[in-house]
Amino acid sequence: MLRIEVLTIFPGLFDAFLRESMVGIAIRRGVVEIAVHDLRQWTEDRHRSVDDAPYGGGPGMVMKPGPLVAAIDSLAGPKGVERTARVVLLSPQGRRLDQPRLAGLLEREPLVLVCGRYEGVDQRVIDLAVDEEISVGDYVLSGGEVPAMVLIEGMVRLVPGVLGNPESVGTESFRRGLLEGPHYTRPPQFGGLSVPKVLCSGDHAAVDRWRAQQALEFTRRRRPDLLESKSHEDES
Ligand code: 9D3
Repeated sequence: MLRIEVLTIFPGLFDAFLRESMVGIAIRRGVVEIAVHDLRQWTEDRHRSVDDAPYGGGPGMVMKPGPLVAAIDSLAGPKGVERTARVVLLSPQGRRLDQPRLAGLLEREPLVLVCGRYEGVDQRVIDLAVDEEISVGDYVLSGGEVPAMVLIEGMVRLVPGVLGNPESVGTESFRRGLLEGPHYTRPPQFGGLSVPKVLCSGDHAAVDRWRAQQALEFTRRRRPDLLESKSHEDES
């Protein structure tokens, strides 16, 4: 059972995401449990405010520490030995998410995913209540909600029994850290382009060899960085 709590000021963003497709199926099958919490539940002022102006000046607003730390402590327990869940802040300052980190997070569940908004969160929230910061890539979004969905979707498909076909979890080429080659389905001719003959030959060994060679070729052309990081791994 994978258990995830999400903390956000936009809980409605998660409605369709948690209902539809693979994540929805996993929840209905009872192998994944996800609870979304509105951060404003932990506000105490009349305006239910979650942000304030930055000390030192500058543009935008900062998420204030009071509601965030109260919420995190109530969902995960106070930071330290009593804490029962791993608290992850989705943040552009975090370590970049990749497949190994995704698999590692699955081992640390239950998780509390904290979605930041505005210019960022008061540093004391990170110091007092957050275990780990994760980014989904070097581009600017408006908050941590879509990154939290990225993390959830990536983890859910790693839960045993969620995908019908366990082969799809880690195909041969992904396990080696490569891209896959091209895919084809019917019809055999389309827009003047044919399906490569070998795929229709019925020779499974020849198909495997062709796919391995195409995967390497695709990776060389599109993501040579993936091959470079492989050769560095071999050195160490
Ligand atoms: C224009 C303000 N930015 C300076 C470069 C700082 C900034 C603050 C808050 C940028 C983005 C955000 C909101 N983004 C996230 O909370 C976020 C995020 C992202 O923007 N990109 C990749 N991964 C993530 S995880 C959370």
